[in-house]
Amino acid sequence: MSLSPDEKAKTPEMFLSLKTKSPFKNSVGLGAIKSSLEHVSKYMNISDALKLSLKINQKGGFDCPGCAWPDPDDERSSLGEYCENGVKAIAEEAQNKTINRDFFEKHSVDELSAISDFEIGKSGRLAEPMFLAEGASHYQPITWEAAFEKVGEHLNALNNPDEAVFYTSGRTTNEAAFLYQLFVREFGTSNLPDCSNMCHEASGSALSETLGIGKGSVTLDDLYKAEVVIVIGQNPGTNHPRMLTALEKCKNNGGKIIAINPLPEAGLIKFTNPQNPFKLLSGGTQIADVFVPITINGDVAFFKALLLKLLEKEEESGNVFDKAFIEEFTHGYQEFTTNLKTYSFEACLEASGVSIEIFNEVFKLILNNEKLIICWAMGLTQHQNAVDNIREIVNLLLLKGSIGKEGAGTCPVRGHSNVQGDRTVGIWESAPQAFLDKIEAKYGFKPSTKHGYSVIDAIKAMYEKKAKVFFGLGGNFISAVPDTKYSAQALANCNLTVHVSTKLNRSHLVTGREALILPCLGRTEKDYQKTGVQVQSVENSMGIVSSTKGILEPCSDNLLSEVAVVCGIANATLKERSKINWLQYKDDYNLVRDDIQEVVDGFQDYNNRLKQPSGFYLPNGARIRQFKTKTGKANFSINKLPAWKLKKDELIMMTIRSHDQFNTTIYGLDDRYRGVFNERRVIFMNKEDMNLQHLSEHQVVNLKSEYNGVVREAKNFKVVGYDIPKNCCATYFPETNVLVPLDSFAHTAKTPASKSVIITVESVK
Ligand SMILES: Nc1nc2c(c(=O)[nH]1)N[C@H]1C(S)=C(S)[C@@H](COP(=O)(O)OP(=O)(O)OC[C@H]3O[C@@H](n4cnc5c(=O)[nH]c(N)nc54)[C@H](O)[C@@H]3O)O[C@H]1N2
Ligand SMILES: Nc1nc2c(c(=O)[nH]1)N[C@H]1C(S)=C(S)[C@@H](COP(=O)(O)OP(=O)(O)OC[C@H]3O[C@@H](n4cnc5c(=O)[nH]c(N)nc54)[C@H](O)[C@@H]3O)O[C@H]1N2
Ligand SMILES: [Mo]
Repeated sequence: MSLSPDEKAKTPEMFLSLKTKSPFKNSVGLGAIKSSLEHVSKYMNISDALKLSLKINQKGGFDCPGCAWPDPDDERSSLGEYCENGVKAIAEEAQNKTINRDFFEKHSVDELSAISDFEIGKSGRLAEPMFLAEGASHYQPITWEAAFEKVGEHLNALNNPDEAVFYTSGRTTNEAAFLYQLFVREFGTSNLPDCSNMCHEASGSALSETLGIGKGSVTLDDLYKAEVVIVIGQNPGTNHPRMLTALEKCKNNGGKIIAINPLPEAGLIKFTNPQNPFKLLSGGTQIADVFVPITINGDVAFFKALLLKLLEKEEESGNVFDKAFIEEFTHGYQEFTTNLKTYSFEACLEASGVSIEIFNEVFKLILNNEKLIICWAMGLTQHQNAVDNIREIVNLLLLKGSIGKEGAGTCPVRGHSNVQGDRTVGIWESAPQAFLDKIEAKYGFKPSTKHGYSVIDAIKAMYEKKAKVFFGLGGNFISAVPDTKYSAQALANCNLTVHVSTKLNRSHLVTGREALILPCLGRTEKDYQKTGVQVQSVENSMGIVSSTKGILEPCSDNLLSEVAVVCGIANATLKERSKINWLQYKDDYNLVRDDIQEVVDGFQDYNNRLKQPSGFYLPNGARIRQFKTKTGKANFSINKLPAWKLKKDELIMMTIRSHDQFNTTIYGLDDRYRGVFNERRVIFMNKEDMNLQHLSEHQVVNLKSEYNGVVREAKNFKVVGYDIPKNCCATYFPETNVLVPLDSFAHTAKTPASKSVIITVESVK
């Protein structure tokens, strides 16, 4: 019997054997070194591991395929700029096991669907292109040429280019991403949804509107020089461990750190630098000077409380705000303060869930310092009012003149290692007209000016059969997107689903009528082409473009680079009607960069500047107080408090990452810092809420969310009592994506609201 798309899309709902301990207060240190060594020795061959560890994030080495945190411009550790989770990301990619036709002959799609994401990931690297014919139970091998022709036939059979969806995950390099969007635009659509739509899209929207650039404004050097750094809605100990080194440096220079988070995450509290033997022995640095245990989505309320008190002080003393900055560089101050005064301090503070004592500590630090940096990630961007969250923190920076000066500014901490670069080079469903005009001028075709589908629109279109081909350049769409059941049906409605991937994942199992898996080289591998081993480039979270070059031999002879795949598909699809000689690019990536420099601002002399050991910075208006907004100034904004109200027994749930995963890739089954071992189907709850609902430790529960009349359910979770504010709870992504409604997303940005899902918990007898 064949499984339904919905059944294939979900991780099996069974238990392992949960063990819990007290959560850690300290992060990294010896435990991290031990954990990464264990991981490497299990999955990699040791000489490869050594080679890689010396080259990771080194000048002239390869860019870690983990997060987008920048590398220091000057000194870098001789051990490689690595972290525990970077090592795991590499071990995951540079595995010594491969899977080919024998594996797929042995295992049907249904059989593979019944195993966990953890086991799927451990099956090995994809080694040859595979094809799933209509009605077939097993994938079978296909040649690259036949695969390209198949994609071309399907695309050319559509009534309209807008019936195809071209997704990108943020590991794709600048070169592959630029060519991909160029192909999609020449094919005739702007349907370029990407993982950024589910990630920092809200930051991009809010920052473009207020500061005129959708990226952050600070450099690492600014972080070292800041007087106060606020780390809000972010868990750097797990997701950006190298950021802790920068925070430690800031503290050593006298800076103060405020952490605002519903959870006392280990990295926020204490950090032991693995590259500092003295600190390993002495027990590490206390990171947060003030920890603010905020209620989920209480951030706008907390910032309003803060802004109100600052305004009050400013009106008393006249020396709190940077009036010269406000006068010269901003717009909307009057309207902003008039609106702010309509809120009550007490009501805001209460809505934030923060005590007056902790509030006062934060207030003092903000009042008395002028160089502020705010760092944030998914805790702010994945809410219905995500754009408001970010605009409100910008309001604070503007009042203090904390933008475009040393030691001050915005720091949205990006996720995937090149998600920022992909957007810069044109992966954008609503690219600016100026960019489209440059494409037209250079290539002689007119790109579609219609806004394309973002992730949420794409899912709806596929569900409604308005889109019929899904193409994914990297990523794991079905496990990353919200509303798993609906989204699985959306993919199943397609004529063809295609994934360019390094590893097997659940998206290869939830297919359209026909499906292709196209295996590609990873970051760590040498990319051999006609003109030699190719260099590629990426942009990190702080707008620095640098080169990346693999150093291992490819794990199979039958892999292509992403660039070669894109060229092959473009050539097979567009044939004579193309104005572009597609096949030239794959032989020599310098040609791609020559094109990028003509089309994208800031890339002049790209090939030469890429040879600089630390890469080069892209221009950044906010960094130099040139605000390219509609008003030509930095804009204050007016933001409302979120309107949701919990009914009795309802909880607000955030879906977060454990310490042992990279998004949908599950490295292991532990969440060491939070004291959870060998289980992912857990729900972290406040002990008072557990008592009120008569739930005990490790009790088995089902979770339900009801939104706009639709009930969604996730079965079999174990309750873990945790230090989390009342009425709040947390579960791991992607297991609970089934509960995230597709129509609950951030206004303006359409980021799925996967950090504020209202649920109820039912015990299973
Ligand atoms: N090892 C590893 N590294 C990664 C990733 C990974 O999966 N594993 N993923 C990469 C990607 S793509 C991304 S986008 C980043 C994600 O990096 P993070 O954003 O750090 O990841 P999340 O686990 O989603 O954590 C969100 C944090 O926000 C807090 N939070 C949730 N809701 C709220 C809220 O309403 N207010 C406040 N103030 N805080 C809240 C949570 O408690 C949690 O600490 O990491 C990147 N790096
Ligand atoms: N509920 C909930 N949902 C979320 C989130 C959340 O916090 N909560 N976070 C969201 C966020 S921030 C993001 S960024 C998305 C992530 O969404 P995606 O980017 O789609 O997901 P990943 O898990 O990062 O993709 C992993 C897959 O990428 C492939 N891959 C790895 N390296 C390469 C490579 O070099 N090339 C190619 N072609 N393929 C490669 C592998 O096959 C692997 O299985 O998920 C989002 N979904
Ligand atoms: Mo992300």
